[in-house]
Amino acid sequence: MTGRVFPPGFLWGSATAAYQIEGAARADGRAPSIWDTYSHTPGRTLNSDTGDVAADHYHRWAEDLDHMARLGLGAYRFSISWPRVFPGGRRNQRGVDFYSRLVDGLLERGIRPVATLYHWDLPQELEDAGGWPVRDTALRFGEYAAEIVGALGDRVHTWTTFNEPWCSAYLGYASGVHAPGRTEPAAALAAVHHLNLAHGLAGRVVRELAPAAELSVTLNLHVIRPASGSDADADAVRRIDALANRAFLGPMLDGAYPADLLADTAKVTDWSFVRDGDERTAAVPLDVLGVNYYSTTLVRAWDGVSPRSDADGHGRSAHSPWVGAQDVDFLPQPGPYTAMGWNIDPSGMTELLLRLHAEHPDQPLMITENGAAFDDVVTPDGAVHDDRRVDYLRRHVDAVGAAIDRGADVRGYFVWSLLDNFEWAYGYDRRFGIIRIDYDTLTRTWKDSAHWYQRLAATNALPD
Ligand code: PNW
Repeated sequence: MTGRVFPPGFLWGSATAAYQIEGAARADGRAPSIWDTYSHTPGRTLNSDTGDVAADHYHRWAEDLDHMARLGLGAYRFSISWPRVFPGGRRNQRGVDFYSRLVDGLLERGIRPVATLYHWDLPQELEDAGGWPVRDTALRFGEYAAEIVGALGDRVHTWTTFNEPWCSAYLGYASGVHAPGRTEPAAALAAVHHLNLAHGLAGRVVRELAPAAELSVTLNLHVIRPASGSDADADAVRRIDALANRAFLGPMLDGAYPADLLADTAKVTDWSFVRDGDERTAAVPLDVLGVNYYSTTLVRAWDGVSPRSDADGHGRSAHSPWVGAQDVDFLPQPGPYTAMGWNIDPSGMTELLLRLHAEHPDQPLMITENGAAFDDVVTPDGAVHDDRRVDYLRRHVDAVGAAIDRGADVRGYFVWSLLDNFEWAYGYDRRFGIIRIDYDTLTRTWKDSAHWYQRLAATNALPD
C-alpha cells in the first residue's frame, strides 16, 4: 500500500466544527445553541464537559491557520456557528467578521475554504420553537444561509449545507445522545424531512448568491453488512439502509423518499409533514457529495426471543436511533477498535465509495471526514507518538485510492480532525486530532500523524 500515488490535484485537507473548537461561547454577541444547553445539563456529557472554551480557536485562529499552512493543506473544512452570525434571526456583524477574517486568512495562505452551514449548533431559540421537527426551522435556515452566503459569497470555494443530518435527526430526537436530547421517534422522522428540505432551500441560496462556488452536503453514510446470507438478514440490511442512507440520498440526489422507508415507518408516522414539491426542492444538483466514513455496521433480523446485542455504537441510551426497526439487532464486530469502540475496517471505505459511484456515476465524491480517536502517548520530551492513528489513516487513505483505481470519482480527503476537540457527548476524553491540544495551556503540539500527513500532502502519495 505504500507508494500509492493519487490523481494530480487531489485535495488533502483537514476538518473541524465550530462548537468543537471555537470556545468563546458568549463572546461578541453569540447566542446559545442546543449544544450549550445540552452540555450544561448535568449528566449529558462525559465529565460534564462543555464547549465554553474548547480549543479556543476563536482567539487562536491565526495560529491554527499557520499550522495548516505548514502542514501543506490544500483545503480546510470548518463550520459556521449559526447562533454566532444570526442570533435571534438578525445579523451579528462581529460574528460574521470572525468568519470573514478566517476565510481571508485561508485564501492568503492558498488554502481553499470549505464552509459547512450547519454542524449541529441550532440556535436554542429555534429549538424552543420546536426544533427540526417543525417546518419553520427549515425556513429560518434558509434565511440564515442567505445572510452568511451573501456576506462571504464566492470567497468560500465550497459551501456545504449540512454535516451528517443523520446525527441531527436520529441522535438528537430519537436516541437523545446528542442535543437537544429528545426521544421522540416520530419527531426524528419529521426532523429528517425538514433537514432535507432545509438542504434544498439553502442549496438554492448558494446557487443564487454564490454562483461561482461549489455546492455540497456531507452525509455519514453507513456500510451495513448482514450477519448471515439469510433473506431475513438481507431485509434487515435493507431497512437500516433506508433509515440511514436512502432517507437522505433519496430526496437529495433523486428527488424522492424511497417507498420502502415510508412503508417501514408507517406505524411511527404517516409522513404528512412532506408537502408537494418538498422532495424536488431537496434535489438541488451537487457539485460534490461529501462522505464521512469511520466504521461499519453489522445487523441481523431479531427473532424476538434470543438476547439482543444492540451494539450499534451509539451510546448508552435506552432509546434506539433506529426508528421503527425494533426487529433489527446490531451485532458486535471483530476488532481492532478505536477509543470510540468503533471497529476498524478500511474495506468499508472502498465499498461505500464504489456503491455511490455505481448508483450515481456522474457524482463527484469527497471524503469530508475520516480519522480515529486513540489514547495518545505523550513522551517526557513532549512528543506525541500516535502510531495507531498513523496506521488507521494510512489504511483508510489507501482504501480511498483503491476505490479511485476502480473508477470512483473522488476529489479529495479531509482528515478528522485538525485539532483535538470537544467530541460531543464524550467531551474532551476522546482525541481525534493530528495536533494535540493541552487543555490546561491550550498549546498545540504536532503528533506523529501530523508529520505523516504533511508528507502525504506534499508528495500526493502514501509515505512509506
Ligand atoms: C462525526 N455515530 O460525528 C462528526 O461529524 C464530528 O463532529 C465528530 O467529531 C466525528 O464524526 C467523530 O465522532 C459522528 O454515533 C458522531 O454514528 C456519532 C456518530 C457518527 C459520527
